[in-house]
Amino acid sequence: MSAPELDTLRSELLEAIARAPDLAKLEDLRVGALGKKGSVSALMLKLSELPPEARKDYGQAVNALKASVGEALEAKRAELAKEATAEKLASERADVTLPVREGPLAQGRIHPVSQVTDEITEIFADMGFSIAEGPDIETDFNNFTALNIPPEHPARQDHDTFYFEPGPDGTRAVLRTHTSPVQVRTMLAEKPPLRIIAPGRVYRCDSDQTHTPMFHQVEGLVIDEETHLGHLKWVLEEFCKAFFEVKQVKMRFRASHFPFTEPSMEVDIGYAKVGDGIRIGEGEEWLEILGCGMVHPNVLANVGLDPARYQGFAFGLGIDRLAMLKYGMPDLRAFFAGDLGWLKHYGFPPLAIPTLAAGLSS
Ligand code: 2NM
Repeated sequence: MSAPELDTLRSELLEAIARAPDLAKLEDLRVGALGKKGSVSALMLKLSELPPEARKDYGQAVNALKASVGEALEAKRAELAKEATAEKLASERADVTLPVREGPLAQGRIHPVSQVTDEITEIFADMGFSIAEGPDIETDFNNFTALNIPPEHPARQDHDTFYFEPGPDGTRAVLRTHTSPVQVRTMLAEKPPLRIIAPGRVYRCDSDQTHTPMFHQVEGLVIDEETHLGHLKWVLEEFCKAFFEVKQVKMRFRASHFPFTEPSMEVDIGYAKVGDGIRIGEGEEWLEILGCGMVHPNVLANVGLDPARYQGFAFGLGIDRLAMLKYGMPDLRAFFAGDLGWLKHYGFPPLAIPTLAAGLSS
């Protein structure tokens, strides 16, 4: 191949390299020119066909061609690699000033019943109460008999009980109508002094605007040798102030009757109507929020405690009603409808954990 022909090949190759659109095409060109069977490598093989005196010039010319093609390839490779990096960076650009995408923690909501249960347990835990739990399906003894409600007692009708089919021994299991059987279990299992609350689901066969067949209660129990009504009053006052997050609360203890306490009382708190809402703790209106009393000596005897040595108080309140009151939720039945729109509106962020230190609901 003559010198002009080498020049033509050089300009063809350099032009093709200059036009290479990407790294893959450039590699094809490299193989086609400098590879083992490439056009430039083939020229070197021709060396042996030349007369010895021509070999030196030819060899130098081919080497110069090889060098300039190699340089052009390397320069183009660097250029294309830089472009490719710039393109990748542009396509992967992230705006770090955008807000963090919301995950389940931001979207999920805690049901008001769960939140208010946590608020209530936090308050009593702070006063030194332990949390006790028991099964939803209870024995007739734990739910009724031990609580001074023997068979044929009229209070059994009041409770609208869900009964199971009788077992081999003739007794019927029940869906607990209150959480008091948890107190019974605790008194049977542990020695006083006792200071517990029992939050949980309870069941009554009753369903209308203000009653659902399943609802939630917290009951409390304190048993010791000198526990008296003054202690009960203090505990409930402290509870009401903490729960409604007010400095003072007006309370009224009305004589009432429960089979499991003597004396028994119902407790009202004072409130005032303000516009569409209410303000708890002051005002001329009364709202019943819980029942309480001194544990009946028969109950103590039924669980093996000596009524001459031990006495104590108990109380019970409805969580659902307290939640409606505190957070202004008008419709009880919406609590159990599984409506995501309702939960988005009335639910609580999962990290809004109630603590007394931080303010229960702040
Ligand atoms: C209430 C009202 C009054 C109560 C009594 C007991 C027990 F087990 F100690 F006898 N537990 N809970 C009680 C007393 C519950 O709810 C309105």
